[in-house]
Amino acid sequence: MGARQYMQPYHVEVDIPHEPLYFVAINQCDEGGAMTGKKALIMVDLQNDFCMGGNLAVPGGDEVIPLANQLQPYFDLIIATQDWHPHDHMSFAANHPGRAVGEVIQVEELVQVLWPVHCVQDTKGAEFHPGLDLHRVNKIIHKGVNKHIDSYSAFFDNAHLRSTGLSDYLRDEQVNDVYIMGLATDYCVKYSSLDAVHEGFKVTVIQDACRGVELSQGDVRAALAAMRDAGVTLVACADIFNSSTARISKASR
Ligand code: VGL
Ligand code: ZN
Repeated sequence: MGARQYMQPYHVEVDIPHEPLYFVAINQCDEGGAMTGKKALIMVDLQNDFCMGGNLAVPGGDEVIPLANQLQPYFDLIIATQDWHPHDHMSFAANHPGRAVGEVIQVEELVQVLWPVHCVQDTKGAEFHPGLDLHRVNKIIHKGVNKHIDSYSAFFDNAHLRSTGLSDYLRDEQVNDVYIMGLATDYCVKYSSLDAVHEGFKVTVIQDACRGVELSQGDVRAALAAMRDAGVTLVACADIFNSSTARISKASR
């Protein structure tokens, strides 16, 4: 072991000319050397209202903030989504007299869970968690901005009528692989992942960097099963941190 370490050409990395080009090329190849395009990390709804003390606090929500920060260097492109509702949004129980939080109503063809008032545009609750590192973020996607319809997915509203523009953005940036983490596993992470598959991306959900609402017991487990059945790969943070291509990409930052 000692001998092997001694033999390791640790100086190789600094000797490479045109370092960024070399790293990009390696990072955009799979194990077999085939071109894969860029990898994007989508950090879903890492906002105050979904964290401890927030209006729609997801159990353990805060725990994924440091993970989001540690994951970022392993990706070519970083997207952050923000649930961004007007105060009169239809998903708030308070906007349906006589209805309570957690009740489920039918709005036209869609089932709608009624939530506490959360992530109201330009309020503290809608801001990103103060611990989240934002300096590498390439694009912020706002969703749920239309008061008449909810939008769990980072790509489309719940009726699939309006796109947020995220698919076009990712395609323009030559992204093939989308990695998703954040809040909440059983809502925004789930629907973002399913839409990403539908949009033709290779989708990986970083399971231990997500937390769920678990309105009913088993919701998180069912959400993960639905994602897997749709073709989503489930991994852990350690898989990313241990991947050789990622380590190379990290070294370039
Ligand atoms: C979410 C419920 C309501 C989420 C957003 O980010 O998962 N959940 N709005
Ligand atoms: Zn919402």
